[in-house]
Amino acid sequence: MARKNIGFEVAEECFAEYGINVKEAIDAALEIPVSVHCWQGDDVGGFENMDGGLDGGIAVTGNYPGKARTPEELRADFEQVLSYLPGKTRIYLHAMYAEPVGGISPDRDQVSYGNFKNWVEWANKAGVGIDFNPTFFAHPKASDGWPLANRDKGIRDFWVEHGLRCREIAAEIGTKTGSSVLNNFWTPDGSKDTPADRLAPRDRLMDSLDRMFKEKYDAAKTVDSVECKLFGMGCESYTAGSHEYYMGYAITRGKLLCLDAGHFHPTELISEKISAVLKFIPEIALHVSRGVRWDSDHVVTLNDELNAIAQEIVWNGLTSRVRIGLDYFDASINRIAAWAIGARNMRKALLFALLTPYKKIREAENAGDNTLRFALQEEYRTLPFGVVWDYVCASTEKCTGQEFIDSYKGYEKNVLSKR
Ligand code: RNT
Ligand code: ZN
Repeated sequence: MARKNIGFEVAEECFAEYGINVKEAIDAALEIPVSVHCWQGDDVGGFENMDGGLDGGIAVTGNYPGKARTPEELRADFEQVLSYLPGKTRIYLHAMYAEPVGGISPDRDQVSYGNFKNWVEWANKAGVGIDFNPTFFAHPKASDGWPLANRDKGIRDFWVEHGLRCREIAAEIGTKTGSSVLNNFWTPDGSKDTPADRLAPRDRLMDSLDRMFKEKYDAAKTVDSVECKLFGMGCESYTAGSHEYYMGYAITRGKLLCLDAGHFHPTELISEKISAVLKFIPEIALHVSRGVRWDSDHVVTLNDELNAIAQEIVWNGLTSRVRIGLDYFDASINRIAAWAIGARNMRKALLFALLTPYKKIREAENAGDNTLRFALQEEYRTLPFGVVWDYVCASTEKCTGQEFIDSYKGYEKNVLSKR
């Protein structure tokens, strides 16, 4: 923690030159909730012991040793990750992380609050809120790629029941944690090759969604979001729940729209969509992810797009209308480090956005001085942001730099390598 004050006052002066109060920016950045997904810890495995592995057009690659195998291990790993994260953090659960009760592991149409009780007790102790996702994949009844839009009504009913139960669970978690649970619905319904009928699956999906969403819940307990997608592995040619589809659904049904950074054409950016979508929907959710050539869910890096996402939220005063969640999974490197580095990057981007002289940049734009806009846009990039980040970590007792590296390596040696 020795680096706490090195250069901090100088950094404050540098930012003050642009009219930025660093301490105010830090306070604001740490207040923004970031929901950190549990599924980076075990490669989207869950606790159901299904033999089929992952499907639904997503995939985790790598076999780095030390993956969490039990709820206890996953929670211990998450605690380790939390120890690296300054700021308000939540945990993003998935229904596949249901724990057996009385030795019984429930099928998806049988899950209930009891299967998540341990998570709630743990989260309350750790002081983190919970968000949730029903799991419409990695299951024999979804292995053909069509859960909610399946031609078979029996299959659709099974998944509708899952959705209904997950909404009940989310509401109960919201009650028990005293914090509104975002319940995010993503379903892989789609087709590998050119379909002959694009309309009928969308009719069936709509019917299933409407059945699942019939019941109204108090928003203080839970709200639902629907996650749109363009393509996935094995559904390259058609996805029923496309962007237009779910945008319309969210508007007409009063749902949040979830924008995942990997779910669009490779050159499309979700940062560009936030202010457009929020003209029509009061609140949105984000799955901050990083697709490399496809929806590969690489660990998020502090790149231009991550900064742009944070800027759109912060510069436009939209923090209360955007629920930030993470969605990446890499099993080729130390999972704890991957988890923490990605989540820290999200927090860094939020802080960096708050430390950017955006008011001055906008003033230049409004005065028609695009040269000044450009000059400022480039100047801020080399302001001493790293010094401020070190200060944040030290003053919240989170390690950084070499200390961070030594720490996750120590956890690997003492815990992960013994699994
Ligand atoms: C898949 C979606 C979805 C999943 C998680 C595990 O393309 O992004 O959100 O990644 O639910
Ligand atoms: Zn996602």
